Amino acid sequence: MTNPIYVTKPFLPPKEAILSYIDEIFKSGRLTNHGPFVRQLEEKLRDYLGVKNLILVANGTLALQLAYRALNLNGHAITTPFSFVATTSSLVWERIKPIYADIDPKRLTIDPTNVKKAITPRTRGIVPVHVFGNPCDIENIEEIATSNNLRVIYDAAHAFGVRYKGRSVLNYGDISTISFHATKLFHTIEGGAIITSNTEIAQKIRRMIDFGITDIDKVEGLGINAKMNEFEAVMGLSVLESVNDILENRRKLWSEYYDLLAGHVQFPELAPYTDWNYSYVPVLFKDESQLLKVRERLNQNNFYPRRYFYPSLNTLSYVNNKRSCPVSRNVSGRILCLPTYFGLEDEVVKKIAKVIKEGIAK
Ligand code: T4K
Repeated sequence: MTNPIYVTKPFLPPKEAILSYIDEIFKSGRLTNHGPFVRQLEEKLRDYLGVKNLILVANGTLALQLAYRALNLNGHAITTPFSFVATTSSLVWERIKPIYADIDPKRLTIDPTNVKKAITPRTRGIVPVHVFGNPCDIENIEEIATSNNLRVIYDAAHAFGVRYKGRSVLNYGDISTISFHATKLFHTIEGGAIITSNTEIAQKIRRMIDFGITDIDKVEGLGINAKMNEFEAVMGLSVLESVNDILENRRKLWSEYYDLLAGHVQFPELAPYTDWNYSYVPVLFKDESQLLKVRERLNQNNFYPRRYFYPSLNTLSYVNNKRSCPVSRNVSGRILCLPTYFGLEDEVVKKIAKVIKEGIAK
């Protein structure tokens, strides 16, 4: 039997590239705490992405928690039920109550009409997700936020390299956060970043990620340890050198799947004015039983797609406010993300598509 094919596989840069950075780390002895490689990566990412302030942190979950803290978010926040668990758990962890607004059935992002309906006097912010890198309905969300004096924190964990109306989607909202986990197309093993065009907030976050320490004998305000280390940063610097090839490869793989599977499964609709990153290959089946049948068949052939994202977050055991979100519940039950990563062979994509079609026909 062939090797198992998982939903993703981290990109590993050429060993020599990373080893030359590691040599420098060994020479300097600087392992963490604002080392030169973290700074270098921040600068390069700011340029590459076209954003004003970018602060590297230890992971995408802490990035969200720090964003809420930096904006003094409390009370209730309206969020999407269709995302990875961290979007909700970060809110609950910070004692902010998630209030769910159901998603658009085609784009799978939060529906602004439902956001509007969910607003109460206790609402302080909106936490939408550019799920699979597909931009939310940004203009309508901004309009609702402005007229109701709400903060917007975009969970842009999947949105590396995505452009909306010609500029990085990370430029929207009060803050956007991103994940650089090993499973992401650009990664630093573990890691993430906080992006904001507000320099004052950026400075506050810089203090917060290092215990509130601002100078050798000075602590200014409450902080935590959320720093990225030098080894993670050099992984990022090495991956960044190949990121255009990685993006191009994702586009090619997505197109191959689309050509083979359109008409057999449903592909989510992309927001207009978007240059997408093709970071995931989500496909929707007719219903959950068809999905389970197809998945079983794929697993028998050593292919392991993932149910991103299941279950619908409004059904989590620790969530108090179990508003009904029929669209998210329905989508969560019948969506599967197909394997996609640098180095995945065309022949394997063809085989996966064939097994899916056979599973549907059965
Ligand atoms: N917001 C959103 C919308 C997110 O999607 C995420 C994370 C976050 C916030 C939080 O960001 P972080 O705090 O994680 O930075 C993965 C990732 O752990 C998670 O980062 C990601 N989203 C989520 C969508 O997916 P799992 O549970 O699917 O990971 P795992 O270990 O099952 O990996 C999937 C497959 O990848 C494995 O079957 C094999 C392969 N793999 C994985 C790793 C880690 C490898 O081949 N090598 C590896 O080192 O969560």
